[in-house]
Amino acid sequence: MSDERVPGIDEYDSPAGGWGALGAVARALSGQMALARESIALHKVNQPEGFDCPGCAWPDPKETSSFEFCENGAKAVSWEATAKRVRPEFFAKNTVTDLWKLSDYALEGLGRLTHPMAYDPGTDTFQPVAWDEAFRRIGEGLRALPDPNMAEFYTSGRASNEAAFLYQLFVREYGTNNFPDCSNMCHEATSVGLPKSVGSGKGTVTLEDFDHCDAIFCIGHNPGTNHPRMLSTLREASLRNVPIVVINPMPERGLERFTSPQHPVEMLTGKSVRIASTYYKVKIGGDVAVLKGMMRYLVEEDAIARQAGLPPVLDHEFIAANTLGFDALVQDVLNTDWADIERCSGLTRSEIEYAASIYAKAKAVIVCYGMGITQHQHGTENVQQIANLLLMRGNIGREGAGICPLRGHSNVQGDRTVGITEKPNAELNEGIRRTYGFEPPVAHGHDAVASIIAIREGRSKAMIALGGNLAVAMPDTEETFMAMRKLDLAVHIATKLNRSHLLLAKESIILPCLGRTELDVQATGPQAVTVEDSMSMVHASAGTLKPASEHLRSEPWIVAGIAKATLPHTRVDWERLAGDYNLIRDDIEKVFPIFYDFNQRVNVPGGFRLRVAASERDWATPEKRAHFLLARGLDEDDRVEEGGLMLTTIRSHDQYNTTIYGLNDRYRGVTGRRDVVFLHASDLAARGLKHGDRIDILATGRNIADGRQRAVRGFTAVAYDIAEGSVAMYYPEGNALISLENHDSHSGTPTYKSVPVRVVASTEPAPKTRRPHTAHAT
Ligand SMILES: Nc1nc2c(c(=O)[nH]1)N[C@H]1C(S)=C(S)[C@@H](COP(=O)(O)OP(=O)(O)OC[C@H]3O[C@@H](n4cnc5c(=O)[nH]c(N)nc54)[C@H](O)[C@@H]3O)O[C@H]1N2
Ligand SMILES: Nc1nc2c(c(=O)[nH]1)N[C@H]1C(S)=C(S)[C@@H](COP(=O)(O)OP(=O)(O)OC[C@H]3O[C@@H](n4cnc5c(=O)[nH]c(N)nc54)[C@H](O)[C@@H]3O)O[C@H]1N2
Ligand SMILES: [Mo]
Repeated sequence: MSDERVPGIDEYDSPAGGWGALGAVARALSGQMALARESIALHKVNQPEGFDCPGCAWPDPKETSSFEFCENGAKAVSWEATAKRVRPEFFAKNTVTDLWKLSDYALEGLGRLTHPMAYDPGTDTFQPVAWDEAFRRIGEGLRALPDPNMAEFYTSGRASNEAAFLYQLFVREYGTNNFPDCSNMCHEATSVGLPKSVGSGKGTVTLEDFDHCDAIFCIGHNPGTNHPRMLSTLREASLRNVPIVVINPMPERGLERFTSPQHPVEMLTGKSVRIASTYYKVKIGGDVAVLKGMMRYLVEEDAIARQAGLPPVLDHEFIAANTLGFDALVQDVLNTDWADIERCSGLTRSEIEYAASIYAKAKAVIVCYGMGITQHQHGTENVQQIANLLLMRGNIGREGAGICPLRGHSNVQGDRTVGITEKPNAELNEGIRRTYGFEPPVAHGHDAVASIIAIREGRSKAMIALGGNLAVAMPDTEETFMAMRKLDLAVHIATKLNRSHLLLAKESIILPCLGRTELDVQATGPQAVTVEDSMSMVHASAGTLKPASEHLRSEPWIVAGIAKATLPHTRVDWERLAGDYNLIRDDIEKVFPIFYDFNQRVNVPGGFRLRVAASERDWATPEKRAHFLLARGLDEDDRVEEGGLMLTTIRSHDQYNTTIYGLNDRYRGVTGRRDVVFLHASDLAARGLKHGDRIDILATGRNIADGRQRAVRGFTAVAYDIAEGSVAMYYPEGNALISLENHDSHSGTPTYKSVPVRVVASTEPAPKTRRPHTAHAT
């Protein structure tokens, strides 16, 4: 970093965790919570009798009796359990036009929603509406559509299994499979790519496997911020001398060193544990090149070893007995030139060979990955190359080995399991027929991108959202906002106000719901819901806090209310189900036999694991074999133009997706601002720019192919130790650069992590005061 001081930009020397994390929690709590609520809340997180942390989908250790400290978990809980409220009196005094001018940070910062609200065009304000009346209007709006396929039903991954199951049931009885969901923006490349490789679309490891592995690869994820409890697992592995190889364009502190707040000696002595044993700063989008390079090395070393009569490097027995397509893969990697691998990855041949040698030496290997792998034009192929690498040495379906996609939202995996999918399979449809006796729609519906395009083109006229902030999470901010304003009906089930709610339709309704932390009492008494974590563990979650307002209702109750008001001849007893969640679980079991004995099995602390066939080497592909699958080249249709750079969008330490908790990104040395772009010093110099300069980021290539110039202007350049040729900025500020049409062709995942751009000195005059956070001006 250069010597010149840029406001809000410093170096952060401390390890991840440690006192910095404790201090951040104290600040988060004092900002949000009434003391009584806070002290009750934090002790109930991830406890057998408490609620599941809404922060992330990393599993809990078996012995859940000790409270596992997690800075960002504490932020997520305190953000929901806040003492702040946004009441009808506030809405009456503030027009939507005025609310729109607030930043995303400020909007959610207003606090918890307290009443159902409906937009009144006469006053340009949201006004309170009775639950019955809200349901009546929604039912009327949905029934008025000439075709059920003109409505979109979004799900964000915080919804419980029970809420999501009722929701998909309602939508299917209504008659459509239009299920855009946050998974479409997240791990869809995993859900689409892995079943073709190994027959299962979920991770194959359990938490215990980490105790038995001999090497860990962390590719494209940032656990220090997004899965902080994973650092305890990585720390234990490091203390066992397990090599941890990181492949990431940015130096992420949580992957470098960690001081565990659980360990008083570490805290008091200021010692930290190193996490990565080897850290390779790959170029953005260079993962296929790295993986192919590693596989090439393994194939060549295997040939050498066999010729010399030494033990083989590859597990030929496993390959012969379990897989198809190996010879084609060998040809593909041998045909890939080292010069191309080095150019595309930004790493040297010897670096990649070293990584491969660590892989080859380890008996059992786990590969973990996140959005750095999935959110690309080649996201699905990236995932499949990881599977190839693991299959080569039989590293799937045995102790200490496997593939570990780090899921996003705390129940995004569970929502999929209980039927939130735009592509229902025959088993799901049959389950619905068998259980409810109606014919579900079988034609595939819209995913997230398709839903916005349908709305943009006027083919869809209603949007119901079970949580989330879809319009801000999606690419192409301007186009997406414009589309949402064309709707006839927009309904948001939410805990806090966000920008998506302010994109007005002819009829706009906000329905406030209980959060995970809150007590949910129905006809038969207090209820628990269930969630599924990244490792397919299903367990119960019961809120304990007094609800933020007496007018809040649970998500299952709200979905049942909408269903009753929409479907006059329904085959489902909505009231009974919403009154006793045990009955919803009985129905889940009827539709999905994998949930056998659901209520009994979830009643034990820690819950149970849903079977993942690939974990048992049961390959659920049509051929009953795992497949080695090929990726097209290295970066053929994913290049930057001459003089261009590749941009990725990332999460700061103080955000939860579109929820901005604060304006700091402590581990990256950023304080009080988000309007920054991280670049390598040599890339700045090559453009005549320097650290601290105001710059514009201009989309190029495929993101302007429709003739629209997409740009983000007036940001500040930060010289950073990022891979050369690579640029990073925060999400959602960067979303305006990506066109809706740009996504992985197999999975539809938007290319949030590979955006070809040009960076130039800003043409925008400097504002008098630095803007704290981009307010959307569209
Ligand atoms: N506190 C907190 N927790 C969260 C979330 C949150 O926003 N805040 N979000 C939740 C959700 S929905 C999700 S999906 C997960 C997200 O968890 P992550 O996947 O960890 O999220 P990201 O910040 O998007 O970025 C991932 C990492 O990918 C790297 N990267 C970027 N491009 C590339 C590339 O081309 N190749 C490689 N190898 N690496 C690359 C970035 O440098 C970054 O370190 O976290 C969940 N948990
Ligand atoms: N550029 C870029 N864009 C991205 C990504 C990226 O890496 N880069 N990541 C993508 C990913 S991985 C994801 S998952 C999506 C996230 O997309 P979403 O899941 O749609 O977004 P969130 O920001 O998690 O949603 C926040 C809102 O959820 C509501 N909420 C919170 N808790 C609850 C609850 O318990 N119940 C209900 N009903 N509502 C609740 C609140 O009103 C809050 O405002 O964004 C995607 N967008
Ligand atoms: Mo996600």
